[in-house]
Amino acid sequence: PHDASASRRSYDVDALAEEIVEKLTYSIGKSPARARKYDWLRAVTLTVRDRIIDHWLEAEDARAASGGKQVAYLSMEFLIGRLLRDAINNLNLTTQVAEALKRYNVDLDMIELLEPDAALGNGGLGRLAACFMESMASVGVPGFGYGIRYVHGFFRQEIADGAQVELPENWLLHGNPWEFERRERSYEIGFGGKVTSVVGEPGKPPRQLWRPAERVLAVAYDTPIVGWRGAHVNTLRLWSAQALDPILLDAFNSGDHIGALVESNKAEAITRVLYPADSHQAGQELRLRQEFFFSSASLQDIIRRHLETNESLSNLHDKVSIQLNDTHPAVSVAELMRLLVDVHGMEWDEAWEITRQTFSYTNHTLLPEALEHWPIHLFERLLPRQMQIIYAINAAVIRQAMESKGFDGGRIAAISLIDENNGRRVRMGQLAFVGSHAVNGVSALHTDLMKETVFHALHELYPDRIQNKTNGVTPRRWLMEANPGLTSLLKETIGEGFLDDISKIRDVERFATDAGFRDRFAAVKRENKARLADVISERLAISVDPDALFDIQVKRIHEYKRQFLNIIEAVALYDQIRSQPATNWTPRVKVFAGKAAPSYLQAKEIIHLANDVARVINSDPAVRDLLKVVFIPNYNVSLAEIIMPAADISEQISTAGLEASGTGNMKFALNGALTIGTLDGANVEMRDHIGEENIFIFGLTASEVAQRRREGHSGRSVIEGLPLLRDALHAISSGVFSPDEPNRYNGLVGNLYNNDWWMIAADFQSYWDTQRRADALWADPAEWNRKAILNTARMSWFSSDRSIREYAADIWRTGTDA
Ligand code: DL6
Repeated sequence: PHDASASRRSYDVDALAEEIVEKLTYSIGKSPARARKYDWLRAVTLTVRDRIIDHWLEAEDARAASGGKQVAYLSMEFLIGRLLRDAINNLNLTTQVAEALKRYNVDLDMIELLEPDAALGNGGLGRLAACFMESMASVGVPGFGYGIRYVHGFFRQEIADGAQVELPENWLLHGNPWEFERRERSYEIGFGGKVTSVVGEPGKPPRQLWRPAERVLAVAYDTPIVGWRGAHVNTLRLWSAQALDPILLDAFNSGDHIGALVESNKAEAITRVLYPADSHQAGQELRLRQEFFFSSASLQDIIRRHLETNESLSNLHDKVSIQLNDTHPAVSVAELMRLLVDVHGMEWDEAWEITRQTFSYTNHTLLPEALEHWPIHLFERLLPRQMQIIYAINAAVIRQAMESKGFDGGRIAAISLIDENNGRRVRMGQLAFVGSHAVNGVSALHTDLMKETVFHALHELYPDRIQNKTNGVTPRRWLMEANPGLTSLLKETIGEGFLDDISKIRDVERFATDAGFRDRFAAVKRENKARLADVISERLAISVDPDALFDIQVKRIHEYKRQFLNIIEAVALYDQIRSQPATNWTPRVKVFAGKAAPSYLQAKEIIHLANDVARVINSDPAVRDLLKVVFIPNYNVSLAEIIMPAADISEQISTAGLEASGTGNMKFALNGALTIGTLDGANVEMRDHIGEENIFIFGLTASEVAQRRREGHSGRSVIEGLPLLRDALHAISSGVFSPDEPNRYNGLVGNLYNNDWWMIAADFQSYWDTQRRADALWADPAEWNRKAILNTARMSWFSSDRSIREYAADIWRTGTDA
């Protein structure tokens, strides 16, 4: 085994300084005098990476020696953002690296900003996977993240004339010093072709042999993920697709130069680009190819690693727990069955037991349009053997449901893996559910709703399978790194214990009534707001006052998240400020950021509206800077790190019952923002932890929303009874904000009159009143800051360390060592 002590790199400044220059010279081929900024970034990254590798190799050796259970986290998305600051912070190297660089007149902060923001994910689901990877390494759950090495991550958003424009993202442009290509870890992935029955030994059923028509190669790229204080390092293994034959020489030699590359282009297309929709299933063949490609590669890798130290696969479930992050990897259930039965010769029943014991599945949404299902004809053509296996699993589940619970008719249709009503489709949620021993939602409310709605019948059949695991966020990235000012203040006030055990942050609660501490807390917030104001000024040339109330909504743009409600409130406030200039209005800056799926027209209209409203309000002298509206383009992890610490109000205003959890809500509150929110997702549990007097809750509950929908609610009568809302909507639909195209927002506004599906009209008055309560509280800074401090003090339960410990104890049954 690797001798760690012999190769341990030093952490002292002299050694670091020397090594950075060594990397610059011998790995990059530049002298310090000639090095450009990117060269320094690369040299520092390589120097830091060496320190991680020491821990990484140790972790590998320890794992192999212990033979303990590991977790494989299968996720189509890992929204990791920049890694350098995270790595340096977790190794406790920040001061030393900064000092070492200073010797060459290089500023660490500037270098860190050059790193591309790895955006291999869309939003909540992908960011959760990234927080979980960091927490697994921090609390000591040995694990692999398995995903796709997209060449182009989530698109770059620009705003042109108020509208979203999508541009390709190119995070690999300068190479990626974090990753290691593992050629030896490559696997063939098949598509299409035929299945033939091969007569087996006497008394045994015939074996099924899948002969794919196409085969591509999955090549592993490994990135080490280091946990807090470097204690553990896990691996993020991302698969890249390549052709088996990089060039078809016969075609090339006969003059068909384009045709010679067709196969490699087709193969590489699989991992070329991330699908940019998080709430609508993509439905295209390429997407199904992506899903199968990374599932099969990951399973083949898991099996190969297992067989390196175990004699058979019959104990696979004792050695590995595979978490399916949503249904994107759900085809794994059928693929593992194929590998066990067809390739490794296991009996069906044993294979099914092992499969179920190995998998668990997390659901992240109840939105019907996001639930994945694939047309049978497509599935059958691309994955013929997996389709047969799904039919066999389905038959067994239905038989069991009829025999054990007397299911018939509607309930059989509800549990079936095949939806017979919509042109025959494979339902991936049902497949993931029956193939797993545990199924979880991501907040208490969401889990309850799963039991009542999408998985109602399956829950009846398997009443012990669904459990809740409320999401969390890593306090390293979202407090220590994003908010160094607050972190220092906390260290000075309550000591450093909270860095290792975030629950100790609660010790700061007793300082909430200490006027001196409150002032220092407020001063940190003001600094963070000034930093955001600088970003706004640089990127948008809009000046905002850091002393105004910063009211922030940043997340994917979606009708259910109700950015529209927030914009309407801005318009109504604008009207009021103009018509009642003598009132003592609270100066507010409303900040929006977020991307719309390129094909989601309503979401794009909402972005356009936010920008139109911003232009008009910001240029109206009658508003006297009492209200500013800002839409910051290209929301990503790095921008979030600047925004989260700078909020006074966090907008978490989804239609109740539709936001599975939310994690932005947690990041804001941890950094001392007060939430205005509905009783939705994790807001409900946040209220319980923070105290209902320290959060602004408004609006219909999930059951009230369901009730209104059943009653056929429409917005018209509500709007007609609320002049404030009516006038604001009239302004929007009559072109006050879009004089160049007065009808631009007729559709959006018309929807509110006609059915108000997202309960925007229904919740408007309650939202407005609650915002005015926030204004009143703002007038009392001592009280505002007291509540803000209590938010920070009481958010520790929403750490992803706690989530991971729960997964480890209740689902994976792996240990933790912290
Ligand atoms: O669980 C992570 C995150 C939740 O916090 C959000 O509430 C939820 O919307 C999000 N879901 C997705 C897309 N879901 N699918 N498929 O990102 O998951």
